[in-house]
Amino acid sequence: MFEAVLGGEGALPALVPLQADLIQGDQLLSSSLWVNVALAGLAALLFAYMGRNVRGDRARMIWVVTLFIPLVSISSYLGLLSGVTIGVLEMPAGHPLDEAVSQWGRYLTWAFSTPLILAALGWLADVDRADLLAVVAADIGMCLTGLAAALTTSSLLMRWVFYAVSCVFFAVVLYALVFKWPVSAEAAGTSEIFSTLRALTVVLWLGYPIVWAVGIEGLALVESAGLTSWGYSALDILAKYVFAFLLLRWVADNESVVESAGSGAGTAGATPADD
Ligand code: RET
Repeated sequence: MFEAVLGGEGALPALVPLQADLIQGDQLLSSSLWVNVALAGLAALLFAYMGRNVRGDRARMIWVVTLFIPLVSISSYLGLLSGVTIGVLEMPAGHPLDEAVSQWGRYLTWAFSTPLILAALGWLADVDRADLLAVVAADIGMCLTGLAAALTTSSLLMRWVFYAVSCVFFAVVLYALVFKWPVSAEAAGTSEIFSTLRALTVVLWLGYPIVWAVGIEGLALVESAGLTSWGYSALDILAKYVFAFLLLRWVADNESVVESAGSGAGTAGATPADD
């Protein structure tokens, strides 16, 4: 249904913004976006409520970032729904499709939302500041090179080169989450909740490059813009709202553990209060 947007062959611009009414006309696509606007709105209200009694400095920092996760999400999804950050792109020679709908705004706004997730995890585990900075920098690199992969229309090879570079940045993030941060979390006395959130994060985040690779912008094994979008939207629901909910619930119930972790006292062996 999107071929008409590009018009006839010839001097086409590489990226044509998608009109909001075309998005609304594709039920699968628009439902994948509206569901997230609604859930992000509910999550923001819920998180504001859940953190109302949190007083400690570190616990409040974690609360603020968890609150901003759905707030960034609302802006991101409204950008897509309005047609501002979504477009039809002419695909380079060799790509299975002539043109594809790109939700490039997703990759851009991930550069804001994913550092919030990592900051929350890093503070929970009480990781070294330089370590956190390095991981957040790698994460932003991952999102921006992912954006470049999506927007490259001149060469199929270059799309996949950007994809590969993005995967290398992603590997840095995964390495920290799987091997380094658990050690800090152990010393901070937060290892139980940290391992739950880490497992959720690692498994779900791996889903994003898979959706990119099999979706319309990659190998186009899935040729539907709506299905590809649902892939990201479903991952977002779990990786953002469910993740932030579990984290905030634990922080609200175990504020003293979070605060003593920040004091550098090291509370290894401390038993966090039961949920
Ligand atoms: C891309 C494509 C290029 C290769 C890789 C990717 C990874 C994306 C990830 C996104 C996570 C997003 C989250 C958003 C929450 O708001 C850019 C898809 C490795 C891991 C958690």
